[in-house]
Amino acid sequence: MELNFLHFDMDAFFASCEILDNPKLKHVPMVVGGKSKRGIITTANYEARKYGLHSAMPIFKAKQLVNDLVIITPDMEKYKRYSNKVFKVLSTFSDRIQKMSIDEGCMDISHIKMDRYYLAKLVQDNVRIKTGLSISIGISYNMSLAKLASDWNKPHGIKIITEEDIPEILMDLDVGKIQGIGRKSEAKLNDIGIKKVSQLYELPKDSLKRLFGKSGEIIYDRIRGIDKRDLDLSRIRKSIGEESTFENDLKNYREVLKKLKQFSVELEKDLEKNDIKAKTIHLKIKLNDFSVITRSMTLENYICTRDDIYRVAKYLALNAKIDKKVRLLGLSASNLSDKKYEQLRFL
Ligand code: TTP
Ligand code: MG
Repeated sequence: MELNFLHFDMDAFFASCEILDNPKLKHVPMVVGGKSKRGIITTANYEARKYGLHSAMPIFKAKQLVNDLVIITPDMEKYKRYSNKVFKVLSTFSDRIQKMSIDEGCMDISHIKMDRYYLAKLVQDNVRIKTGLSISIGISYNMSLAKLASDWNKPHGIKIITEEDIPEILMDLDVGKIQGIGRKSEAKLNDIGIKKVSQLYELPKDSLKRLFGKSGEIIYDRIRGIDKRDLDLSRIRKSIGEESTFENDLKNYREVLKKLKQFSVELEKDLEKNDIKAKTIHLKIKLNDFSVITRSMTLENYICTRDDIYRVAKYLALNAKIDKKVRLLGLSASNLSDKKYEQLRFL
């Protein structure tokens, strides 16, 4: 099979953007994250990684590990700007790029008849010269193997996985490295003594289906290097929303509703900016004992105004049993429609 998928992932992305703006930050342990007592690390530079600091670690814990840690408040606008720059450079190589996240994507390179290693190097050098940022690249004959490859030699890595490398290359991996096996599934497998992919090969398809339902089949294929997906180039966002962990827990319904009212305004703005409407509203509440309540409601018609959104949010909140202080609130919309497309139907 042809090696036509190139997956890229930027190295220590938020931290690397900050270092570009202030090169001194490269040589001291530094993390990007919230400074509040509940702040967590979004990412750490390589100096800080030496001390074991990593994404999602609470800042207070990081400070215990590194006394003179430099903490930078995230600046999403900046990271979006740099991300756009990188994607622009990449788009000179292919107009078929699926964006997976702010710092990661997969590109169709079937039209480029060039040695794969040489091409990866060319792409990597171009990004570095034109943006100052470092990316890691994986090339393979399907999307999930290309992604796995991009993570292989980080940072500034290049890895090519061919058909001949399968299954040997996968054997020794922890099962969590396989796309489609999330944290929960990994724990489930570890519980029954399965840690490595080589052990997972022993399980027949039916057992995997029994364990994981439909995704059992996907896992069965993935560990055999099978992935028939093609790039998804539709730019339709699946959901849009607001979420916040509060400095001080919300104490009662009145405070919750006040927040939801603010979120409804933000959501209205976001929907308006993207020229879309939504049919489903989701509410997420994390209580101060860390239990999570989620509620959602799908409506007959699309909505987009703050009043309509708030009305649904309020209904969902009042029907959720909030019997403790609230630590986090999230309000999001899905089932999104394109307003322009909606209008076409009425022409
Ligand atoms: P990642 O690509 O997972 O991490 P990274 O780019 O910092 O490091 P690596 O070189 O290992 O790829 O995520 C991209 C950015 O997304 C990261 O710079 C910060 C942000 N992020 C969070 O905000 N929270 C998280 O839990 C993670 C994992 C990332
Ligand atoms: Mg990255």
